[in-house]
Amino acid sequence: MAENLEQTLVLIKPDALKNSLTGYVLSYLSEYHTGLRFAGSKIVHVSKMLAEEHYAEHRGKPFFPSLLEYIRGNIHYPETPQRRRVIAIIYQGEGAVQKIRDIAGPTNPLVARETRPGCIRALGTLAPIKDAQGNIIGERMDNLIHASANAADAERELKLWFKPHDIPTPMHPYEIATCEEHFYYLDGKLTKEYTKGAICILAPGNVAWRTDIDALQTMAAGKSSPLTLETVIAKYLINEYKEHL
Ligand code: 3AN
Repeated sequence: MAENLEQTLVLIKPDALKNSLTGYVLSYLSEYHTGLRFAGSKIVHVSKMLAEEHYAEHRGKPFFPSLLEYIRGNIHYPETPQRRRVIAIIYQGEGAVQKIRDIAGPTNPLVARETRPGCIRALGTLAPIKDAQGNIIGERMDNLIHASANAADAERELKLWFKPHDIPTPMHPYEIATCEEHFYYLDGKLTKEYTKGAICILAPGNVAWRTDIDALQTMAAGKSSPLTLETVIAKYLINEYKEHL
C-alpha cells in the first residue's frame, strides 16, 4: 500500500434497501462530504455463516437470532428471497473509521433521533423481538447501515467480506500472500485433498490475505488458530454458497 491509510467497512442493510435510501446514504458518504474514497464494493446475499461471523461478538445474546434474520434480509423481504441483499463498501482515507461512525450516528435509532438529528441512523426504526410464546424480550434495531467500530474491527470485517482481488491492487490495505496448496471445505471441515462435494477455497497461485493462509495452514496441521475456519472461508462462499450454509 502506497499510503498508510485507514479503512472501514460500511454495510447498507436490507431496511435501507427496502426504503430506497441507498442513494441518500451514498451521497452522505460521498468523497465530497467525507474526503474518503471507495476502495471496494459488492452486493451480497448474506449467508447464515457470514452473518454469524460478522456479528460473532453478539453470539448468545437474546437479540442475536433476530440480528441474523435482519442482516440476511429475511425480515424486510420475507416473500422475496431474490431481493435479500446488502451492499458492502470499503471506504479508505484519513480518519475513515471515525468519520463514517459520526455520519452513521448512535446504534439505537431512537437515541440517534434525540441526540444526533440528521445522522443516517436517525431514520432507522425499532421493532419488538418476541420469544416463541409471543413475549417481548427485546428490541431489534433497524439502523440502516453498519460501520466498523475501530481499526481492529475494520480489519477483521474487511477480511471477512472481501478477498484481496475484490480491491484494486494499489489500494490493498493488508498484507497478501500466494497460496501454494489446495484447501477444500466440506461439512464444516477443512481438507487438503478433494473429496466429492467439497468446495475449493484456495488453490496454488491464488492470492489471499496472509493471515488467512497462515490460519488455514495452522488448522490443516490440526493446531488451534486465532481465526475460525468460518471466518476465513465465508468470503469465498459469498454469492455462491449452498443454501445449507
Ligand atoms: P454498532 O452497529 O453501532 O457498531 P454494535 O456493533 O454494538 O453496534 O451492534 C451491532 C448491531 O447489533 C447493531 N447495529 C444493532 O442492530 C444490534 N444491537 C446491538 N445491541 C443491541 C441491543 N441491545 N438490542 C438489540 N440489538 C442490538
